[in-house]
Amino acid sequence: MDHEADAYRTDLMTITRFVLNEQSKYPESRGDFTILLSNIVLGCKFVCSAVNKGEEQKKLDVLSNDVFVKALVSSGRTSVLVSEEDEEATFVESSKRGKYCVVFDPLDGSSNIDCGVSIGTIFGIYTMNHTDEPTTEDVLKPGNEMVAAGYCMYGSSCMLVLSTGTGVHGFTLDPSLGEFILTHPDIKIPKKGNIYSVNEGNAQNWDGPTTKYVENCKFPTDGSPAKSLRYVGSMVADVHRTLLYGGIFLYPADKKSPNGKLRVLYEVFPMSFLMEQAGGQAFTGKKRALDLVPEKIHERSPIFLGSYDDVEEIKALYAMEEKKN
Ligand code: FDP
Repeated sequence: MDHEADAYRTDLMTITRFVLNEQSKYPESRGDFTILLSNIVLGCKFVCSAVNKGEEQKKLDVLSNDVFVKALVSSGRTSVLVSEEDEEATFVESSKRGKYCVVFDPLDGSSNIDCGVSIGTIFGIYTMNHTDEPTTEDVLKPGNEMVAAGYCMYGSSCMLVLSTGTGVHGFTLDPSLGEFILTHPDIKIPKKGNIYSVNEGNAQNWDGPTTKYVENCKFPTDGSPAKSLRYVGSMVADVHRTLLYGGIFLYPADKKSPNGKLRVLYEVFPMSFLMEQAGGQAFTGKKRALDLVPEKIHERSPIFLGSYDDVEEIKALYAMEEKKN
């Protein structure tokens, strides 16, 4: 009998236990983050169950947002919330305020709901660094100031991937326990991958470096094999595969959408944070993605993220283009 494997299966590292362990490294920590996270986890469990029941898209979008907003406000640990579903930021009333700000997309990839493809929730967390009245300035901060980020993927299993700045860890929901259990500790993205992931239907409107990069993926000139193309069209699913298998995910700018499609605060930043924590990179076509300073809460940015070496290649192409101009 494999006693070691058995010990692992019986010593259940729930997400709460994991975060409590991490927080205990900081003597000043008073458990606020653990409380906040347990409310995010509650929202994820709710969405997971609603997705499994086959709720229709419109209903699910609204329901998921309501559940997350209510859970986050009632945690008593937040001051500002930005949700993809709400045009304006939510400012928590003073009696319920706490030191965190949460930016999130409650149900990303929702055009995939009605055909049963994996979708997800994405979130990023900032801390307030003052006790004055909260404003949008509290979330219009670069991604490198996030203290945690993660996503939950509702697919063949329900998996929550989290980083609090000390690596990336994956937890799978055990439906019989109703708990997320650590199943993928310390995820590292392969240094180079053999998959590229992009909506090639937009190719006629791409700029030179993106066009060249994708051409190199298909017709490499350095003797390496051509890359495979995989594109779900649901960011959480595409990024999750990229994180585990390596390769690159691109949502570039194009002539029609000069800032790309994906939103800085609750798509680009959390996924870039996770990629860097896993040993990969995230680039906007101009700079490190986490160094962007958003000016609006729903701002968009082009994004190239994934394996370190693959992102290096696209960076080199943009650097060459810049030299020409
Ligand atoms: P969706 O429109 O289905 O909500 O930002 C939303 C998103 O999905 C991402 O999840 C996904 O990566 C991207 O849009 C897909 O966009 P395209 O359909 O333009 O490829």
